Amino acid sequence: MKPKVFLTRQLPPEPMKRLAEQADLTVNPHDRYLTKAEIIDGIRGVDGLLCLLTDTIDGEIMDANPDLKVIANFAVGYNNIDVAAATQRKIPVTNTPGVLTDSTADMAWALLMAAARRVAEGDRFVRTRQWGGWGPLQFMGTEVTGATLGLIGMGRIAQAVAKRAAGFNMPVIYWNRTRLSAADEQRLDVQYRSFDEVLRSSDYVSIHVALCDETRHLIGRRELSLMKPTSTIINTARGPVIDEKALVVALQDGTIQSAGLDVYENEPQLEPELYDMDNVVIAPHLGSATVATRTKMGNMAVENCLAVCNGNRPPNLVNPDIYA
Ligand code: 8YV
Repeated sequence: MKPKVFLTRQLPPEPMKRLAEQADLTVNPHDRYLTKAEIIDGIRGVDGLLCLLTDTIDGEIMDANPDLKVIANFAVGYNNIDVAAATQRKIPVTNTPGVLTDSTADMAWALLMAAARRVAEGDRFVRTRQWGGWGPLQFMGTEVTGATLGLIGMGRIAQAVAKRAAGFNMPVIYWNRTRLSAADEQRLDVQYRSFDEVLRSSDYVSIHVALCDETRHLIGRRELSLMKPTSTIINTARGPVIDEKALVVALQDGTIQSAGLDVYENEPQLEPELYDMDNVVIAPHLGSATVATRTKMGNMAVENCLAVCNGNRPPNLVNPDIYA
């Protein structure tokens, strides 16, 4: 008998096909997020739940199906799942680490370059037929080559961002809860600084921490005020790491120069001012959005989900305590 799986949103074709072949599958029929009530309805009687970052999975949802065997997230982050509640109920939670590292690092660079060189602003200018010809003072941006890149967090994605900085001759400084080994610092050519010092000394600050209680609003008014008035902040991590209201003020009053954002405090809503600010590049949470990456993420999530449903330990377990 095939395991029963509930999937909260269509996946790319390859993982979708695998899942449909190997599971008795029910898929959210809508092209939108499900409500909590719909998720509760969906998981009744299934073995596995394959869900997305946009699905908040709490203890109440888990209790709707006492036989739920696994919660497989289609994301590396899992701040949408109450992992403690899952562990308490002995439900394995899985994620998709590693496969989206490069695409997310690329996106951080896309935002950095776009903000520095005013690419989106220029695009709007040309499209709206305002361009009257080349001008020596037109859309002057900020130099990228040789500027200092500051990384907040130093996990897989930050390290991939750091490697790319070599091509731009950029010194890279970082802060992380735990410092890298001297060998890793040398290999990546990065230098450790205090949190405040990274903010003070960088021309570009890129955020790469997971969202948890300690990192919510890690960057607020005080932190933004430490940054250079010519600096740019990039966020491809999680929106709530930056106090978005404080960011709007800092961008309006010249505390910092610009921002490149892929994530927001209350997605898909943004602080209203952001929509109209020319010194902000805004993307709709695209970090992992390449065909190759989303296919790998889907395959990994399917593998994790089916492994548990078929009685095996999943390759990417977030809460190993449950097997202790
Ligand atoms: C996805 C992400 O775009 O994996 C993550 O944690 O933020 C991104 O890869 C999205 O979360 C897909 O569910």
